[in-house]
Amino acid sequence: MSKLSFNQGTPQFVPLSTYRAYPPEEMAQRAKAFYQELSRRKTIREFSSTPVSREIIEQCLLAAGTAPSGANHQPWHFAVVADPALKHKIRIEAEIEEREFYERRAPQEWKDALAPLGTDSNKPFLEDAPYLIAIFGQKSTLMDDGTAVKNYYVPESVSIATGFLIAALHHAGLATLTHTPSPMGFLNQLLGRPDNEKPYILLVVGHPATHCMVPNIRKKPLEQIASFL
Ligand code: IYR
Repeated sequence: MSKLSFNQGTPQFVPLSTYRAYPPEEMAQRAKAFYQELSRRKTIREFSSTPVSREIIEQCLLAAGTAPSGANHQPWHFAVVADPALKHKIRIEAEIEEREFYERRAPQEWKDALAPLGTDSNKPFLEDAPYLIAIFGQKSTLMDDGTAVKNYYVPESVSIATGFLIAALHHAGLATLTHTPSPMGFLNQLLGRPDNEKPYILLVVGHPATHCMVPNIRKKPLEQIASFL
């Protein structure tokens, strides 16, 4: 018996009414078009400060919230930061961790792996971009009566929702950077999130800067990422 109001306590089933079937040719065309659309997505690190309306972000978050999750517990929270003072504080804290990473913590092998991306500890995008979305996973869901309900497959669920969010933002014409200053505990404190939540990703969202440059890197071809058995 689930305590969570969005899951019915006793099994209740309704007819699947949202599924759409397509003729084979249309399926093939849709699959190709979707791949082509996603293949245009590039992670960027140079953002413009051009504003983006909150309604667009809200729609994309609704898309993220449709992701499958362990027992449908939807163990995520998206903290959307637009306030310049708060973005400034996040940048200060993130750059402290990043300097530690690049100057001390990162082994040479890791730094070598990052070299093609041209990253360093300087993170101006954390202030330039109109939105930072801090994505938290909830180890448990806190009920109104103070009890906690355990969540399952939290990293998997949060990662799938994040993928949906990145795809939705791209589809809407926005660019993203999946930023992971490590450790990210400072986000709980700055954004007032409780201890049952762990920050997974800080998603930087906005339009690319004029003349934005990206690393010349490629995705693996099908035969390197898939096998048919
Ligand atoms: N968090 C650091 C380092 C970094 C690590 C990986 I793995 C990347 O794909 C990119 C960067 C940074 O943001 O610079």
